[in-house]
Amino acid sequence: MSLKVKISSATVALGLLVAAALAGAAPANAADNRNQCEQGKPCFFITADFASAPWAISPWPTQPDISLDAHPLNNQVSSINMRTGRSMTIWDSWNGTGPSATVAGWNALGNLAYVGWNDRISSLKTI
Ligand SMILES: [Ca+2]
Repeated sequence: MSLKVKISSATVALGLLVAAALAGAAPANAADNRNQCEQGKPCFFITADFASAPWAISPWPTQPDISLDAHPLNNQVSSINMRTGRSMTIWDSWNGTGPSATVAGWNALGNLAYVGWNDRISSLKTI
């Protein structure tokens, strides 16, 4: 069973990144957008090192089983900032199937490639 999920992005941060890209020069220091994450939720980024606009899932954690299905985040998450003490299970496939892993609460994973999970997450739930 698939539950609908509402995910929002911080468009202001995205605008800043686009502006930097259009200027044709990389910023001196890559953006770290962890401070834009919503308190009390996991925060997802489609680039490593929290450089892209953050995505938060709402409502959280009252919606415990989330399958990303055709959502833009499906197979795109590259870094995670856990702004919650709750841990989270992630799966490679939709609806809690396939290989899984646990992301501890209050944890910041700057590059999921280091743990073999870059661009793989397709469903998740709080523990
Ligand atoms: Ca996947």
